[in-house]
Amino acid sequence: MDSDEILQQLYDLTLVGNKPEVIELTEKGLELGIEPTTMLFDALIPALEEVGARFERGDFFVPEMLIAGRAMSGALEIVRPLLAETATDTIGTFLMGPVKGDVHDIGKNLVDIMLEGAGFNVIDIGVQVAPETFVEAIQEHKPDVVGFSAFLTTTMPMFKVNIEAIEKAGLRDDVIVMVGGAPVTQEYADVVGADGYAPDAAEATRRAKAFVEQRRALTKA
Ligand code: B1M
Repeated sequence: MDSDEILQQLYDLTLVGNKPEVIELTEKGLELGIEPTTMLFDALIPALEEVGARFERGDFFVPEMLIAGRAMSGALEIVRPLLAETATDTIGTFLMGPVKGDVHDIGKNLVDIMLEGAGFNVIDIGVQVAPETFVEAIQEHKPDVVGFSAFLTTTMPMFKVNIEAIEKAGLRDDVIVMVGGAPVTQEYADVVGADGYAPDAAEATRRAKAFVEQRRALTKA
C-alpha cells in the first residue's frame, strides 16, 4: 500500500468508525514515513467533517458519529507523542476544558497536543466543565491562559457565564481567556469578552504563545 492508499483508507475507515483498522493504518502510515499532521489534516479531520455532513443530512445518526469519533481518538493517541515531543522550553500553563453541557473532546484534545508540542504545560480538566470548576482550577493551577471549547450552538453561551464567574471570583485580570470550537467565530469571542479566539489547533497555539509573550513583556516593562 502506498501513502495515497493509506490516506484514502484512513479516511474511509474513520468515516465508518472502524477503530482497530484505523489504528493499524495509522501505525502503517508512520512506518511508511507519512507525517502525522498529513494523516490528521488530509484524512482523519476530513472524515469527521463528512460524518458531520452526513449527520446533518440525516444519513448518519449519533451512534455513527460516536464510533467515528472513537476511531479518530484511537489514531490521535498514536500520533500524540510524535506531535508533542518537539518543544524544549516551557512557555506557560494552559488550562483547558469544554464548557458545561458539551462532551465533544476530539478537537480539544488536538489543541492540547499542539499546545504541548509548542511547550505549554497543559492542564486538561475533562469535558462538561462547570463555571465553578474552572474558577477552582484557576485558583489551584494559576494558568497563564484558560481555554473554553464549545462545539454546539447551545453550549456557546457558557463562555459568557464562565467569564462572569471568573470576574466574580476576582480572577479576570490574572488570566488570558481564549475560546474556540467549530461553531465559534471571532465576532462571538468579542461579544462574550474573550481575549482571543482561534479557528484551529495550530492557530490556537500561535495565538496563546503570542498572548503569553505579550503579557510577560508588559509585566517586565
Ligand atoms: Co456531535 N455535533 N453531537 N458528536 N459532532 C457536531 C459538533 C455537529 C456540528 C454535527 C452536525 O450537525 N454537523 C453538531 C453541532 C451542531 C451545532 O450546534 N452547530 C453536533 C450535534 C448536534 C451533537 C448532538 C447534540 C447530537 C445528538 O445527541 N442529537 C450531541 C451533543 C452531545 C453533547 O455535547 N452534549 C453530539 C454528540 C457527539 C458524539 C458524542 C457522538 C461525538 C463526539 C465524540 C467526542 O468528541 N469524543 C460527536 C462528533 C464526533 C461530532 C462531529 C461529527 C465531529 C467533531 C470533531 O471531533 N471534529 C461534529 C461534526 C463536525 O465537526 N463537522 C459534531 C474534529 C475536530 C478535530 O474538529 O472539534 O472543530 P473540532 O476542533 C477544532 C477547532 O474547532 C479548534 O481546533 C480543533 C482542531 O483543529 N478548537 C479550538 C477546538 N477547541 C478549541 C479551543 C480553542 C481554540 C480552538 O481555544 C480555547
